[in-house]
Amino acid sequence: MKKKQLPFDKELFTRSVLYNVKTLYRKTMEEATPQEIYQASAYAIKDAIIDHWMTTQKAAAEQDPKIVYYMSMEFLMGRAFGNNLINLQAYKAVKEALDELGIDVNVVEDQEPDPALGNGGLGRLAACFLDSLATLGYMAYGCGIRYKYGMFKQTIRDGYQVEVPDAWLENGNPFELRRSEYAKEVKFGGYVNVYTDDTGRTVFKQEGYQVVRAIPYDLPILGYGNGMVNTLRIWDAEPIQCFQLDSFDKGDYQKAVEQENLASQLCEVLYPNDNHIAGKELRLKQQYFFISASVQTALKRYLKDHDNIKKFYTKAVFQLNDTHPTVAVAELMRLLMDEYYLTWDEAWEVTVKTCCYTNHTIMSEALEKWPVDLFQRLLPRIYQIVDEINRRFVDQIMRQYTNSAGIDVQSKIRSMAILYDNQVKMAHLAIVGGHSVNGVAQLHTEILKKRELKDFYEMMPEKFNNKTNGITQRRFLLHANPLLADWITAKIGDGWITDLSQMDKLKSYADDKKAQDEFMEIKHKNKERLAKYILEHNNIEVDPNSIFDVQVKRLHEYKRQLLNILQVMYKYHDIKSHPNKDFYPKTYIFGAKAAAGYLTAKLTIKLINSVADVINKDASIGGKIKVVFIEDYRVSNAELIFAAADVSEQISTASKEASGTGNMKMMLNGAVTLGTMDGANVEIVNEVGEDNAFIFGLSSQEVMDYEKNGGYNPMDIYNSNPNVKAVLNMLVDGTFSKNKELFRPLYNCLLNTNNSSKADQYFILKDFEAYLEAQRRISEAYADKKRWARMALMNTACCGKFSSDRTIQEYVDEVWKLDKVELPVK
Ligand code: 26Q
Repeated sequence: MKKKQLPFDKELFTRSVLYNVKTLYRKTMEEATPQEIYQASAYAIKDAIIDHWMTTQKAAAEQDPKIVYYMSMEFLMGRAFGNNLINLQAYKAVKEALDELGIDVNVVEDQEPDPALGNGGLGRLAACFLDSLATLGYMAYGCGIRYKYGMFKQTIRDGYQVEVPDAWLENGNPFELRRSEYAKEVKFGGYVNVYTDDTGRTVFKQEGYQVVRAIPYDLPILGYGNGMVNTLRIWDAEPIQCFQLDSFDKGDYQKAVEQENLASQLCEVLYPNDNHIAGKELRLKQQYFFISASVQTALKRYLKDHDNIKKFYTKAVFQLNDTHPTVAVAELMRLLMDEYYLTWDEAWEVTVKTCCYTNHTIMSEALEKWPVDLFQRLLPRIYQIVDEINRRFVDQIMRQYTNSAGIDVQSKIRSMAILYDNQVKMAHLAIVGGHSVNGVAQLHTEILKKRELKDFYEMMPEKFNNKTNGITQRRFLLHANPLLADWITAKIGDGWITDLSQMDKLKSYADDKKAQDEFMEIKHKNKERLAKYILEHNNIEVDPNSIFDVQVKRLHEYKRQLLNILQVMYKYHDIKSHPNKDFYPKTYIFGAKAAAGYLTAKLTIKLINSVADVINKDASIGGKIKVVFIEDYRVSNAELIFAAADVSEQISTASKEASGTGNMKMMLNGAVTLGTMDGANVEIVNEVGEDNAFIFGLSSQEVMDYEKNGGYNPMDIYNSNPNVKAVLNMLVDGTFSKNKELFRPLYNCLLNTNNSSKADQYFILKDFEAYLEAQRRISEAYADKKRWARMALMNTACCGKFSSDRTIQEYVDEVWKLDKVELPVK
């Protein structure tokens, strides 16, 4: 049966491009620059999208489905052009049309800046979720901030990371629509005036505040092949025009200037921290800014065609992407009470039934807390509400636990109160103010229930649930790896594009010699493609016949890039001391940005680059190993890297990585996991089987047990294991730097002789030997071509669970209860 394709008029597209080049730039195609051709083509695509967008809005207006508002400080969308074409099912048509005009579609795609309104996993997950929501036909709004500068661009100078601002909007964004008619006002500071009005109602009026105007920009989010177009609404801030230059009132003048400054700073830049809190006042302002505007919009939209605000939750659900948007709980309470006159109890019922919270980390330095005085000064009315939520919740704890045998009420209050030690604890607010709390992988959710949030779980077990993360196969296979995508479609049909569980049909090819050869041939071509990129960007020649061993992700101590590079140093040492030993050539590929103020992370980047320099230039090792650090790792080059990976390094200290999603993207593309039993690795191994992954190291339970007992002493390992000793000495003996002291801080992190409880907090030395052993097993397995091909193929075949379509369907069925939108079939 021939499947329905979305209609796409190729001739119209071509005419539209020519017309756009003419009217936008007064040029012919021959005269236009690649950037101009990109803009002209993007506007032509947008034309096609707009019709679908309007149809979707009309269908939604008629069907009145429940809507999910995915609230997130980050949406790491990656480039839109190619992805929109994929989801319009028009990629091949546009490629042909451009070909006929003498233009390479890849060159056009490369003109688009990579919108990087996110740090890493959490932001990219939000982007995958929007893709899946539209593809599955659910009405959703992404709500976020239109940062003028997204994640910084990383350049490497002399081996060090240098951050360069990312002016992604410089040439405008052809896909966005400015919707000034939906602007909202957001108020900061001042004080709350409480009085009784004529009707006897108590009124809480914020006065003496600063106000900014929030302007929404809408980006279309296309479903795959179904004509659904949802909206990512990101907010920009503008000053409210009240500036009278001839004002003689100094107070007014001062205030007007401050308001302008506030507006200009609010959306200036994304905080480049990942799994670490920067307790900056501006960050809290950003949070309240986009949340207030988004919640106001959601209520307005509901009241357009409904009159009972008490039933708001039947048509809307707010998913809070970590604690960053949690002020939504109090803002919804405020609007329901102060603007729509609900009582506390009525407003509370609506709020709890509307809000849901996803936890993405158990790292203590990432738990969001705000000083009470800052919070109160910035958001006086919101603070009153949080204070009352806390008072009632503490009351509830006391009612429930006073007089219960063996329970210390004070310790319950200490561990669960929202306000404690002069801090506002955002996770506690999110748990109390919503009806669902979820972790992002089975192991992570279990750790939340048994340890981090144990008291909450005991008090309200019904709120807790797991939603193992997923990724969109449309971007990370169909777009990123066209050769493999076509091959899979030829073998099992194209059903996998919207139903990844169908990948298991590939299992029947796992032992088929011809299929294995074809699969590995495609991997080889993708390795050549990456090798070309590396030659162009790093000026390093790498051999596509070597094992491509890849670790790409944010740089963080718990992710243990240091373990990886220490192992490379060991290997180098080993090859030099045993030049005749048989060794399978490997290319170690790293990519990682470090938060700008994270010194240990930045020094690790310098170490990787220094090791790379020495090894790549050492002719005596005959090119057996190469080390490449890919500059400015981001969504666009990630697509090339995943497609080319043989080995997927997922080596976090067990219990620390909530889920990981890069692990899934590599599995999808036929890479074999080398990892610890952490995050979603556990589920990956469960799906693919232990024989098709390389697992090593401490278990999460072992790590947590050590932590409970004050850590372990790495000195014991240093003294008893000559491999460890040799490698650590290379850090401080000048092998990789003229300045022998340069890497001393890393050495000290591992061995800290003054304070052994602070030494090697991430168990790098403890896991070192097991890691070396796993690397050895990999070389052995890879040398057996047939065995490796089977393993790689099995990874692709077993990745069905890890589609974000599955994750979203679980959220819909178990938490959000959304209705599907029916679109007119063309
Ligand atoms: C908070 C306050 C101030 C400044 C920055 C932040 C901040 C920003 C981003 C805190 C944390 C983050 C990002 C966290 C993150 O990306 N977590 C990852 O989420 C993924 C999706 O669930 C998981 O797969 C990863 O395991 C988890 O580390």
